[in-house]
Amino acid sequence: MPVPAEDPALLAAFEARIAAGESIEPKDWMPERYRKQLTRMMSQHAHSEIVGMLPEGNWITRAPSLRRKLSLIAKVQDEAGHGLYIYCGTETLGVDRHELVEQLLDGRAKYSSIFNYPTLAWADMGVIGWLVDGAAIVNQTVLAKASYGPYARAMVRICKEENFHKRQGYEICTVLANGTPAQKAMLQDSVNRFWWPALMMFGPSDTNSPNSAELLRWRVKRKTNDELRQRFVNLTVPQAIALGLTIPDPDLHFNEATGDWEFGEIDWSEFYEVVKGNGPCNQERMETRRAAHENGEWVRAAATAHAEKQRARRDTAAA
Ligand code: BYC
Repeated sequence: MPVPAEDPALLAAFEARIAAGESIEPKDWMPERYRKQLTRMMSQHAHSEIVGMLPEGNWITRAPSLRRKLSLIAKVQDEAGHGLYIYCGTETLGVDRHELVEQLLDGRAKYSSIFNYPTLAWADMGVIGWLVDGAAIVNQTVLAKASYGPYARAMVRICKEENFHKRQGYEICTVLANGTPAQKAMLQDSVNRFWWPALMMFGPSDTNSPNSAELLRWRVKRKTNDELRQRFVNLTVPQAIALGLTIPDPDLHFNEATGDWEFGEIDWSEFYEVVKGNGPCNQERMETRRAAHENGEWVRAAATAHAEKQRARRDTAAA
């Protein structure tokens, strides 16, 4: 994507700061294109956290024990926190979060493809924590070194919580993997359904990723989509082997020379269909979000009225 005309001296100084590894902060000068790319990426990330509550929220009432229910509630609540935290980060770029939420609700903004798949069994709660949060950690640990300060700092905190999420997921998988034949089968079925969508979370292959070159140049991204996907596979295959699970990929094999677990071709037509809105749950997810937004109108009105009252009190006290 060409960089729009900017003051060349300002642009050169900005790029020198990036090259020197400096952090760009909200009041610093930045090219409009950098602001736009960050707004796009961060708002999509925030939307993903919010929509990401739905597949797991679906199982809170059906968690098999009080302990499982508590940790699932805590995890889902954390995702809400991550969403709000990243919306705050996005606001430092000069956009209003209400505008961003509107973009999500009217279908202009994207969110991660992974949340358009259904959660059909309890094992999915384990597998989402293990694979989906595991993939998110691989992606976000690198984003914690992104050039934009507020985003990088948000990622540091979020990754700490994602680690808890991954551990609670993997622990659920461990229990099921050592359980009855029916529990093992439920776990394997879940891995069969979530493995490929988890690989798709990293985005299109590098040759088909229109945003990567610019984001890498400005050090928002520090690794390519394919590099991160490979890192995830390398970390995860040994964990699957430890659980006695089969990865649903007949082409998966270890390359002694490179030290990589090489995997088969991703079904990109499925990926693009889901991103276009034609995945198994896209429609349901958006209907649920729109209903939640409408039903939450009174909360927003009450919070606004409270804030105005507080402000009026402060103004009176200061007068
Ligand atoms: N799903 O040029 P590319 C979580 C879009 S939440 C949907 O490679 P980029 C969690 C992409 O937006 C995890 N769309 O893009 C929460 C672009 O379209 P536009 C969410 C995708 O930005 C609850 C087009 O495809 N994490 O952890 O360079 C429970 C071309 O792609 C996807 C983040 O959001 C996808 N998977 O790279 C549990 C991390 N992939 O916008 C867990 C932050 C690509 O040009 N985001 N697209 O119309 C990123 O790291 C990057 O934005 C991506 C994509 C790697 C996702």
